[in-house]
Amino acid sequence: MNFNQESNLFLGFDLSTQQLKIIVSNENLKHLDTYNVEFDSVFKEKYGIHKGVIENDETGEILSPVLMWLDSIDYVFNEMKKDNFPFDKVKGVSGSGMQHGSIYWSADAKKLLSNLDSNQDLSSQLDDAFSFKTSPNWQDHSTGKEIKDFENAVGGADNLADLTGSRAHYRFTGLQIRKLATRLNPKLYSQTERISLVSSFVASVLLGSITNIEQADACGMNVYDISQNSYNDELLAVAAGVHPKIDGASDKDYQSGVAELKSKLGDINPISYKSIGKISPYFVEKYGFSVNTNIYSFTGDNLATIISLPLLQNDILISLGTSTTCLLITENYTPSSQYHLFKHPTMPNHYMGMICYCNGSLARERIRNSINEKYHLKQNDWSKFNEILDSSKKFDDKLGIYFPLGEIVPNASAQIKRFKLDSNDKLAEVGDWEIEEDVSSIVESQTLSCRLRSGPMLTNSQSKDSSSNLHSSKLNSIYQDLTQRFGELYTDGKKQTFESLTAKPHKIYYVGGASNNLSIIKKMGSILGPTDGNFKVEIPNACALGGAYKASWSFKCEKEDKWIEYNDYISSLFNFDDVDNFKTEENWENYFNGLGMLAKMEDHLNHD
Ligand code: ADP
Ligand code: XUL
Repeated sequence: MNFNQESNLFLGFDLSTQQLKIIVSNENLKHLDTYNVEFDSVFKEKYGIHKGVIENDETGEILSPVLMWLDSIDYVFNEMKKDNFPFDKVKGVSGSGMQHGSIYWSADAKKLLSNLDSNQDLSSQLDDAFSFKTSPNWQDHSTGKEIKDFENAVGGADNLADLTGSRAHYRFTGLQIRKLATRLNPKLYSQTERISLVSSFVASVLLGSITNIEQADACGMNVYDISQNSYNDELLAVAAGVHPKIDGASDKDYQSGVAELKSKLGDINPISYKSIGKISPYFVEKYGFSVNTNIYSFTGDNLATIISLPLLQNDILISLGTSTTCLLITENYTPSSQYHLFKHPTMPNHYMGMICYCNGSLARERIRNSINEKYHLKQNDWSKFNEILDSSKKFDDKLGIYFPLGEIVPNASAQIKRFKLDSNDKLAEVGDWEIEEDVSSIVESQTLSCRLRSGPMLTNSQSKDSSSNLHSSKLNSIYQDLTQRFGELYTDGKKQTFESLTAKPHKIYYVGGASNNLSIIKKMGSILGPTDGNFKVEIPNACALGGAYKASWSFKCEKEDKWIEYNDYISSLFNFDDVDNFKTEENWENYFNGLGMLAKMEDHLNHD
């Protein structure tokens, strides 16, 4: 790549489970180049990793070696250097790290970080900078005990979600801290000087000093009170193992334990465009960065993903990878124990809702395989599946739930269930039906689940939406009809309202492997009924790109010395050629019965 034409370059990092990626962009949001290192291909022997992590099947622990991440930073910068990359043109660096992971700095870290010798590498000089040399990875499952402790401390999963945006999850940082502090190694915990998230860790290395945790990423810890914009002392006490009820700690131990953890975590960097400092001399001397290169707060990978697109309030990004993730932008803080809410990383009054499903592509593939078997087609062929899906026009009061794996939302064990609605509007479980029925049924139920769960976060979108062609009296009668047929509807223990059931998203963007299947995304779009269109997007490195965009936005705000609305910034520069606006049939109204059915069917699910 020739960068001669460019004067201002921006770097977007993405430190993920299996690789470190760095994207280069310019101030017009043009993606210029990508550099990366896959951990297994270079560091497998040195760090004993498999797919980027060290796994212990017995304990459920999944860990990432921290020194490997340092090696990967040097490695990718060296690759760029070999490529004659003009480091001196870089004006700003930001990026993302996988969420929830934590890094434990030793008392020596500060000194070591600020005295790096550019003739040596990072990992050998920072060997003593960590009290724990591994970072709990988001796939870790070793904190079952801590889940109970966190939820018990505040009176249950819903209360914890109200406070922190999520119920307790194995991977969430507070639980991992508690495990280290109470079970794994209290001594090393007490010797820990500071704790970073993966995002703030990378920023700290680049700065040569330990920076604070960024506010949006802090919401993935189960200790940060989102409404209060501060750590919650009671939850910090659980994390530190000094909770009076859970740990039987005295008031004195409670006070000192909370204060100690607060000082390890440091303050929170609020959502802002402001630079958190200049790049460390190590990188200036070794690679040729300018001393004026600004580092801007790094954030979590899902949070960086949403800023790679011009996503506005009430827009949804559906990622159809191995699993399905729905990310949406909302101004409503409507927490639920079944999804996550985080602060938005560039729009201070907004939140990112995140619904994670385990059963996405793999569940659809199983049905495709049965269809292909029946019709003697090749395994990977989607043509028959698509043909059947395209020919299914109307919802016909049949719906299945397809969880070959245990599901996260709704929390349920592995199972397949099929239901019909009888003439008295009663649900009747059906043992089996023609395999063709499963094709539309799986896409419908997966999409209806997203519609049921995104509704509360989208509340009021319909009333604000002038383009809606359904008048409120018509909506009212649809709603009356629905409640007459099904009674009150509850999702994940919360009552659905007129607003939540009739809310519509504005735009929907589809990314990930299965978004290449137009039949699937057209069906999804017809059920979700966005008011402003459906878009298929080709962005393979969304979170690194979001990081690069954050850097160029921050740089522009600093240059103009004012807060530029992120929406305006990205909408004015975004290249809409990268997104494909596709048409769907309007079937939103026809699926109210489907909403009612699914809500009731979920009451019949089996749990572990
Ligand atoms: P991840 O990032 O989670 O590893 P991808 O985004 O690459 O995954 O998506 C992989 C999934 O996409 C596969 O499981 C596959 O079922 C699905 N997929 C890819 N192409 C198609 C297609 N044409 N139709 C339906 N599903 C597809
Ligand atoms: C989100 C989560 C993962 C990680 C790694 O809660 O755990 O998506 O961020 O991608």
